[in-house]
Amino acid sequence: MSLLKSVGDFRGLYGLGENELNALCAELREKILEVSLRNGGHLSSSLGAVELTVALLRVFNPDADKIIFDVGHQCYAYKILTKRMDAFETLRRKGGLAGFPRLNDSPYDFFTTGHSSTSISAAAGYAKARDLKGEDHEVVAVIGDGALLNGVSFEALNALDDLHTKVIIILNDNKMSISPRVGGMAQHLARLAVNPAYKKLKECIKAQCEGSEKGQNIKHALSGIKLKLKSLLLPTNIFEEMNISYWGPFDGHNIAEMEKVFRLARDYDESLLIHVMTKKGKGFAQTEKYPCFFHGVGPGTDIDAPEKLSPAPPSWSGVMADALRALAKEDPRVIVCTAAMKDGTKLGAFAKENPARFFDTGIAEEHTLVYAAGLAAAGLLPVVCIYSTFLQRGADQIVHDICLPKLPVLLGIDRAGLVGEDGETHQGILDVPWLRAVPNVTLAAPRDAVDLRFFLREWKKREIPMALRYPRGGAPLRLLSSSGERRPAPWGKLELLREGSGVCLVGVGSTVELMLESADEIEKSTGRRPTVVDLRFIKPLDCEGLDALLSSHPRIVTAEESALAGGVGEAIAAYAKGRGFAARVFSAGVPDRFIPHASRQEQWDECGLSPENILRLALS
Ligand SMILES: Cc1ncc(C[n+]2csc(CCOP(=O)(O)OP(=O)(O)O)c2C)c(N)n1
Repeated sequence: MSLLKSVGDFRGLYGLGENELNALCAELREKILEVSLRNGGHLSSSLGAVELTVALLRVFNPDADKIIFDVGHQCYAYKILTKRMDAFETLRRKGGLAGFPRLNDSPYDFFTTGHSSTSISAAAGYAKARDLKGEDHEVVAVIGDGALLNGVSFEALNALDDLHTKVIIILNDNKMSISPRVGGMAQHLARLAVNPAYKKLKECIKAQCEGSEKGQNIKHALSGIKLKLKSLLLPTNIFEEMNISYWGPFDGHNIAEMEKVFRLARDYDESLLIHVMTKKGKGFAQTEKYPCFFHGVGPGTDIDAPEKLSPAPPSWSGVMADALRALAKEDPRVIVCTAAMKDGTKLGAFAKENPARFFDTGIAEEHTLVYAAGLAAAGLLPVVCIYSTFLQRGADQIVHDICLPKLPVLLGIDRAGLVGEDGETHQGILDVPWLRAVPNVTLAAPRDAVDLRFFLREWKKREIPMALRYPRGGAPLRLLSSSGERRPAPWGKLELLREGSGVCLVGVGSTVELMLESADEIEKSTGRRPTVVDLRFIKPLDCEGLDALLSSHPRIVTAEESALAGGVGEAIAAYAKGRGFAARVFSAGVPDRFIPHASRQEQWDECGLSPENILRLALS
């Protein structure tokens, strides 16, 4: 039997010696690698946090203590060791274990995560609740250096002093976000990690670990040490300045060292931050060499994939990035920004070609959007490429800073729609409903590269607030190749793709292809040819085009890769009703619930985005 099996769960960790712990970590890594490559998953971050997790679980007791992982993409060892070893095989599969912690999945998941930088606030909430309820347990937030740089984290750090509670923050510093981390705070962390004065402080803390002092005694001993060190030129430390004790930096792959420090922290009676250094992708030559590539991989990834990358079909992100490179060549005012998603949005080549016109702001969606608004107010033409799900963080900035003053910012809304295995936290299905309600914004969805390029060029000419939404995955080859030479339809207009009668199928963006396929099915099974339309503009609607369709078709079927509530179907139904048309509108799209992890195709089927369902809606 493997050591991992015989250990079982976190309770089995207590009796293990150093060699056994090292062997166990190797087994954990093998399991994480095997399942992540097979099912897809967040590999590099989880590999880097194996020893940290083991040390945490040997010191803190998750039956009482609360451990909150920020983002939650580094928690695979934790899932395995908190009674989910067998379920781990089903990671990210439909009906299987979720990739991120989820409150209702397990009594050991203390917070639902996926979006970054929430752990310190959540831990503060848990800690205050503990104090108010008179309970006695520890609350630990485990946060990466990328997630720490976000404003939400700083709001939480700022609040801790006033809360007079105790949170243990473990800063898991691998010097990386998804790509290398950026910014002044990153420099500060780097300086702390190498400063000899802090190395000295670290040695003092370690020495203190050998003693038996508890609580306040430790605090007094440490402040004495710090005072002495201050005279030795202890550099400014942002955490200390905010009254959060800083301990570190420690080796995040040395279980014994971390355990001692964690035990000391448990006996300390105030909030503190423990800085541990880890290596992203630790344990395998390939994952250590390519931590960005292995940050998040799809199902069926080969460990040697980065070296033999096959030419994948062009992704929507790639099509957008190429179009932006062309646009930037035409006009020096074009600037591109991303909030820590340079790889996901395929902006590497743009950044290389235009280093002065490309900004990776780190995980800072709100800042990125207001920064873009500032650039636009100063006469430039900024494009923000951002995943739909993370755009939620910037709702107010879009309303208040971009659309109200009508600034010419273009939002490239990537991963708009169902995203597959990342599941509930990452679905990009809410941008349409809330953007529809924001005045001044033009919202469009290209069905192919021709329209995408057309929309971009027109935006540049018109200088308006605009959002383009495009989904995860490959741009449809059929539409791309057949449309290489076509002339785009006019600005603001829907496009008639197939003229028929009786039923009109309305697609938008990614669902246009579905509507063409469904029309074939309908024609095959009924002999009647439905009309097919690409809506193109979600806001403002093409009223003239809709009048023509509504007056000539008794039945309209819409399909959208977006929430039905507040979506395109609702917009057209309301328009038809308001104008007194008798046509009935039937809609397929994402129902009013969070859609869990599964493949994107399974999620499409679950939401009725299938030819069978369109046929049913067209004929029922
Ligand atoms: C609000 C938000 N923006 C972007 C992301 C995408 N994202 C997931 S992990 C990650 C990097 C996190 O870096 P860090 O906290 O240092 O953890 P590491 O991956 O290095 O372990 C990013 C940008 C996210 N999850 N949430």
